[in-house]
Amino acid sequence: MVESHAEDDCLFCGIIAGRVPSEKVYEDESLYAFKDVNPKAAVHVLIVPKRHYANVAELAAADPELLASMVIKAQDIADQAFHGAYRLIFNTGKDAGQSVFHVHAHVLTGEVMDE
Ligand code: DGP
Repeated sequence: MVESHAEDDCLFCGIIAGRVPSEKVYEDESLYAFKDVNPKAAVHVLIVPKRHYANVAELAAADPELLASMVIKAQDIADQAFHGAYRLIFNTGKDAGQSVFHVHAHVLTGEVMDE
C-alpha cells in the first residue's frame, strides 16, 4: 500500500508554501531545500520537490529528471559544505522510518562519518 496524504494535509507542502516556517537553504522553480529540525549530522538538509509525491519510487516513476535534479542539488550542497562527501537517504515506508509522506532526500554531510 502506498501511504499518501492530500496536499492540504502535508507538512512539507506547508513548508514549501511558507505556511510553516523553515530555514531555507535553496529554492528554484521545482525544488525546495531546508534544514532538518532534528539534525543527525553537522549539516542535515532536506531536499523536496515542490510537486507532491509520496515517496521516491512514486517520484522516479512519474518524473525521473526531477529525481535526478534532487541528487545533483545534494551534490552541490555537499560540495559547499564538505568537499563533496555526503550521505543521501530516502526513507520509504513507515516501517523504514518515513514519517512525512512527501518525498524528501536527507543530505547528511559536514563531518566525517565512521560507519
Ligand atoms: P523521515 O523520517 O525520513 O520522514 O524524515 C522526516 C524529517 O523531517 C525528520 O528528519 C524530521 C524532519 N521534520 C519533521 N517536521 C519538521 C518541521 O516542521 N521542520 C523541519 N525543518 N523539519 C521537520
